[in-house]
Amino acid sequence: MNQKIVLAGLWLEGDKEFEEKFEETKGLAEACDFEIVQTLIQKRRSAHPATFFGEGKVTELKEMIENEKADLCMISSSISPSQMKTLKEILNVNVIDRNDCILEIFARRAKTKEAQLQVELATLKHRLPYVMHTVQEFSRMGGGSGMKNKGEGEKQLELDRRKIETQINNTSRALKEVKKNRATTRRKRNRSDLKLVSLVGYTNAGKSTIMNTLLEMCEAQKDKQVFVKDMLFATLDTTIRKLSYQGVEFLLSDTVGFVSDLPHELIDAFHSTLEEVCEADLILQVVDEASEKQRIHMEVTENTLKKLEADDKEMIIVHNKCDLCEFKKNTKQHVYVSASTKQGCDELLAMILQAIRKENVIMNCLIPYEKGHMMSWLEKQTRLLSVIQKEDGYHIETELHQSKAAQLKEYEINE
Ligand SMILES: Nc1nc2c(ncn2[C@@H]2O[C@H](COP(=O)(O)OP(=O)(O)OP(=O)(O)O)[C@@H](O)[C@H]2O)c(=O)[nH]1
Ligand SMILES: [Mg+2]
Repeated sequence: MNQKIVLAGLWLEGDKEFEEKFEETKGLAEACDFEIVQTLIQKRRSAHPATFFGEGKVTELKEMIENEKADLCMISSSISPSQMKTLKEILNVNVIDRNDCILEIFARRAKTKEAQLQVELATLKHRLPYVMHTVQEFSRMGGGSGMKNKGEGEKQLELDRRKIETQINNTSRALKEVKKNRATTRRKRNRSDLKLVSLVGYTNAGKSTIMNTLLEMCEAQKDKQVFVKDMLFATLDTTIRKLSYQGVEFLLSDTVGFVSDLPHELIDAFHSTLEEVCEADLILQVVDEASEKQRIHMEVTENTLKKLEADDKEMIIVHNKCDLCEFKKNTKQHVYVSASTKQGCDELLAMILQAIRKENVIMNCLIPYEKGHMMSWLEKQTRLLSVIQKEDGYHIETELHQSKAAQLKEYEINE
């Protein structure tokens, strides 16, 4: 059975985005399978240092929790370890904040070893300050009463703290190992020399759906579809697929979605997953055109790209879900599509091809038969447009990256 929660938020003076963020937190709670039975909002100039909400509101919250028989109280922003501890004691139920909720979603969704380790590391790092806070509090109390021996509780907490620190070290080490393997795969890919196109954007914008639609439209193995669902953080891992469209091969990657105020432990932990984005030759920023929060979502995406130092890459903005609103006129950097109905996706593919081929050149060459080995090089490294066998050798027309043109110069002919 789903856990019943009361969702409580503190609307600080001057916070213009509170309502939108509060709505988003509802989505996060749902992604965690929580049933929101009541909500409570307090407007204040600043948070109460001890109880986060003012005294009267805490009493109201407690009554609400009792009346609704809620299992849990969720705070729509992040609160300090001491505030959380105090609230738990007063409210008599477990209290979680927005960061706890996001970590919980990630923990439930993580499928691959790497994602599981990343979430584990983030959760451990997130828990540490809470244990540390309690340790400090115990020390203060112990010191005040002049006790020589540490109390049992304090010893236990110290043990907990050390245990978490050891776990953090172990998990970091295991993660490094997995990362190393992935770096090897990446190097292999670099050798294959295919362009990498990366889908990025706010969670639930439709990145995975676009990936699947493009897979369908291109020559790709049919069993390579990725997971799509109307929930936040449906995707946690990076998936890379090889696509071929009009004879041009490229790689397309789909990755974890962004969200505002992602706990910093998670950003650190997921940095390695997102490193693929840093390697991209072209970024497709997917935005949900039908969402009113589009502007904020794009800001979050752009800030995250900045943090990853991937904000200077060539980018196409893909306005998705236009079937729910309107298809505007495409421009050089903006394309309007519906991944569900496929409308506009031909144009998107054309724009991708144009972007990844713009450094390519077309050459006509004559490869004499005794230089037959060049043909296998051409097949692997270039896109052969035509091959005609004549008396003097292979007459070919091929498209290749300009950096490779020098190697064919001696065979070039004017046809
Ligand atoms: N109407 C409509 N719905 C869409 C379209 N594209 C995606 N969706 C729906 O939007 C929801 C989210 O799609 P996903 O592809 O999982 O989104 P995502 O960006 O990969 O999300 P995360 O993996 O959670 O970051 C799903 O319910 C999709 O069916 C579209 O063009 N039109
Ligand atoms: Mg996805």
